Amino acid sequence: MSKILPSSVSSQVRSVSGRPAEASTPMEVWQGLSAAVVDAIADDWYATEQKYRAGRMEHYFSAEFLEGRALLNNLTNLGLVEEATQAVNAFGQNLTDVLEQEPDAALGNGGLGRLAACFLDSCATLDLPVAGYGILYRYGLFKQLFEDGFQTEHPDPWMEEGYPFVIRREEAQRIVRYNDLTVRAVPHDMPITGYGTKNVVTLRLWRAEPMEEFDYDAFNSQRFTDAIVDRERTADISRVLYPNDTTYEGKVLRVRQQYFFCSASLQEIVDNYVTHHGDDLSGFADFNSIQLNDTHPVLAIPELMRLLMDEHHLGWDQAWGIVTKTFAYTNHTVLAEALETWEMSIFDRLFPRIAEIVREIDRRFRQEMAERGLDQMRIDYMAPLSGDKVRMAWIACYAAYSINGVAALHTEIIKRDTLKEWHDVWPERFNNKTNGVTPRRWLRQCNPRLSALLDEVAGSDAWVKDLSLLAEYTDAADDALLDRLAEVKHANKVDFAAWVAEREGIEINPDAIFDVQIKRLHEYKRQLLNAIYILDLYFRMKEDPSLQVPPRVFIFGAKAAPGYIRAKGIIKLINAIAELVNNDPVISQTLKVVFIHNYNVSPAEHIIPAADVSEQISMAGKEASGTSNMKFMMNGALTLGTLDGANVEILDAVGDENAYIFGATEDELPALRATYNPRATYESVPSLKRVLDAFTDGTLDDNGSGWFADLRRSLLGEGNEQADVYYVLGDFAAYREAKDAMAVDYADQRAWQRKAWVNITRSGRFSSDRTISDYAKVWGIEPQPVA
Ligand code: 26M
Repeated sequence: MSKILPSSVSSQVRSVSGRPAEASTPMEVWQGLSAAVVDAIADDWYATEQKYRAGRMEHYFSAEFLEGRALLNNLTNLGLVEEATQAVNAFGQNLTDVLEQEPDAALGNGGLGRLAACFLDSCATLDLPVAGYGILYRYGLFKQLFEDGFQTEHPDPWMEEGYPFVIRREEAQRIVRYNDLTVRAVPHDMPITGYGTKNVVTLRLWRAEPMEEFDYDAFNSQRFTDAIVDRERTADISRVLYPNDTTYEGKVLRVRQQYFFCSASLQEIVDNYVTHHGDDLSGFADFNSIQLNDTHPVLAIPELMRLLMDEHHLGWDQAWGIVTKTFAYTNHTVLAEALETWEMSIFDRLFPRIAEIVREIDRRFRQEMAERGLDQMRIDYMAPLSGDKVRMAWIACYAAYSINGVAALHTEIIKRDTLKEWHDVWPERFNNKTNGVTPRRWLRQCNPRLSALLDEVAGSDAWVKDLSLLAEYTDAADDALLDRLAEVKHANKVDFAAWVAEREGIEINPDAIFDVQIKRLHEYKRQLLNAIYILDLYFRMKEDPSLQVPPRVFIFGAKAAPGYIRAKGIIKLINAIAELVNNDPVISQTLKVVFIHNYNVSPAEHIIPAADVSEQISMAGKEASGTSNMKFMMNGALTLGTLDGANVEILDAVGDENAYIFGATEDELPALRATYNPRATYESVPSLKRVLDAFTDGTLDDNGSGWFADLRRSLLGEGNEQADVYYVLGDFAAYREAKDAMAVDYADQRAWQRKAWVNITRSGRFSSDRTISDYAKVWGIEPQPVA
């Protein structure tokens, strides 16, 4: 593998800063060191690109790639951490400070975007011929601040100061045409390195730019403002990541974004095919497959039809034959409000040819289903067009050769409910691909202490590329090893406490239980259930000062979609509870509540290695998978959760005695709900009334917003609104029991460490390497190591 030399680092730093390396700022050192890393991989990256483009490839289309920071990840993968440390030390700086200069590439909302990033890491590590395609957003996910406990949103211009890991490829630009606007799509490539391999995968992010630097005609004819406005309309397309992670909004700019990256990416893929195999496109699907990460890139389906028919002169049937061998579709949610449906009038206005193709897909679909003997009601339900609406998921299901859910339970639910009608017609298209996370970033890199221990136990670092190897050592947990594990966790907790003190200004006790819930804020994820538990515990301690409560720190991290007022109310509520608890001179000796602001990938890298307890407590059936639960497991935290998403499989892997599972199950819920009365639960479950009343009786202050009263109403109901849709009060008693029991169990540290060790060593199934190996079979690709 190529190595960077200390001299090369200092000269890169000098060319960034125009000063001696010794006199450069940490930011300039970050820039220079990053440039040196790109230099070190350039030849291998090029070789990988050449090799992949000549053979069969998978193309991963995603509106989001939540990469986080790149430098340490690359140094880790390339085995250059030690060398970089020395190089930086040689001119009087330290690597940790330098690494902290790097902005997060937050080009995603949450799980779906981070999954795409973990997948590319695995593809690189497994030498698989894959490329990622997305959008180079100028502004990533908004930055979150708290003002009086309220979330405020601020822009995140993440690459304004320069970003060495994206390389502009001027020569590979394409033109994307809308009815009212023609733009240039300029690719910006990010190298994705693998662990211990020369292969480097490309993440190609498109940026929208005006056709000409200036519209001289417009200037010359005194239409100066028109010229500027048009430039801005173009730049708008890749300006900002939409911050909704569930609720769909039919925004014209969003559909422009989707078409933009689909069209540019497909043009490139088709051109590449022609370069290597000539202009007879009939073999296209033999060399190319495209994975659609949710419905966001589904416009690629009619767009490939357009390219094959209009630019390459194939007939409909031949084009459709290719399209239906090219696309595979991943579903990430069963929430109805997330399903994308666009108004046909938008398609007519932006791209009439695509609209025409969609109408023809609809016509042929109806005909085909009638021939199969489906009744008219079912055909109307499944057809791509319904009145003025285009249903993107239905187009995906019709065209895709493979349709998958993201955890075993989720796949069963989509087969049974969400996509039932499609499963009835094409059961063979459906399959499960349980999500995974990369053990490089989420263990090797973020938890060096535990990594060193695992190297020792396993006798090498082979587990980093094959996490299932750890299963062999489940029984190796003697007292000496468990002591070491305890030391690792404790040291991580001490580090984390220092990080929290510095970042949030809150002192926490490293001997307390660190109980963590980090994920987007959504009612179905039930951060509110966690908050209610904390407030109840506070009252229990107030009521009986002699109550023995193990010290705990409750840690949250979550962004709410800016328009999701109820989610913002929950953030404000948790911050108000934190105020109450942390400022109580007695209670704060035992309990602390910390809401980490601006939760993102790099904070997660500090939080997860220090966690004792991982909360994934969604109402059963709603969380498709969850992926932070897997990261926690790898780092020795125990799951406190419902039987939902991937928790089901985590429980399977570790056994009942090594996880804390509670609450109504997905198959129990319909019967429970039928007779569920949240008001009666509020009256009858001990202390629940006391907690909910505290929302509005002056115990907690919502600064006059009325948001806490709204939260209380959401649980108890009023008027026509359905009460407690996510069964928060229904599951409260079971949750309290499980969480109390867990805190008691923690006191037996030896037993706890044993459970943590089982979690770590049984986490192999949740490596994204396993997930990607499963996808690779669907994709029909094999490892292609570069020599
Ligand atoms: C849609 C329309 C407009 C703007 C944004 C969106 C949108 C963006 C992201 C909708 C959904 C988005 O993500 C959903 C998501 O993250 N789902 C999660 O996917 C994870 C990976 O499969 C799962 O682990 C989580 O359970 C699931 O909630």
